[in-house]
Amino acid sequence: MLQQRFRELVAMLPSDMHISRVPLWHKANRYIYNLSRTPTILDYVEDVLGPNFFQWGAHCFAKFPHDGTLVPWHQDAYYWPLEPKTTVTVWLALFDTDESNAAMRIVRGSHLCGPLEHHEVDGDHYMLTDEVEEEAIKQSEVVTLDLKAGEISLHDNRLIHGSGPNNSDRLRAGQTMRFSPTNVKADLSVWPTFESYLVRGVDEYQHNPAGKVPSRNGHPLGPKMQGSWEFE
Ligand SMILES: O=C(O)CCC(=O)C(=O)O
Repeated sequence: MLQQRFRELVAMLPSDMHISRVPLWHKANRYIYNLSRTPTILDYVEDVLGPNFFQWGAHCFAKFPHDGTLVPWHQDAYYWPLEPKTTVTVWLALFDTDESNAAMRIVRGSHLCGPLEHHEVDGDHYMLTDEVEEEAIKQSEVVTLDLKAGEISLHDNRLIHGSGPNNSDRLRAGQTMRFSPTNVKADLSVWPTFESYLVRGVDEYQHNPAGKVPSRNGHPLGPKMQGSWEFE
């Protein structure tokens, strides 16, 4: 089911658009919106963030066999104009994922390092634009997150993570869902179209505009969404 749905999302996009470049699916696609409300997943998120939190992101990171794409080592928080920096990402494996098909790798303990310098990377195969300096990657602390289809990992927005190219014949894809506690505020001067979707509890702060729940299974590239996703 997860895999069938993934293929449907891919088929919906223009053929020259890699799905890894298309964030914010929860805003346009009811299936992804509902998937992000799976109670078991939210229970894990609540354990980390507390009772009141919203979703603001959903991005699928896919690597087709031998497509050469990679995700540079980075801290998510570097990319997002959100304060405080307390976003948690759920990464749901849509296919079995391990070292041979370019599973995500993390640097254990790096979420405690604080904000790190990033530099720009150059090349179409990079799925993100900036990378942390090489010295920040303690090789002895690198862990590969092997997951079976349907399993999840959670990562803090300061954790250094990334993934290499998929040199296997097996597809690899993870659906992410990004959640923040309700005290997190987006800087709308930097990201004017940011929207929050309350998932659990109450939004006692009302810091961010609320998004509209999608009524159909569309994709985020329609005219209304354009320009709204440069930060995810
Ligand atoms: O799937 C990957 O390799 C990277 C995912 C990622 O960067 C993220 O979830 O923030």
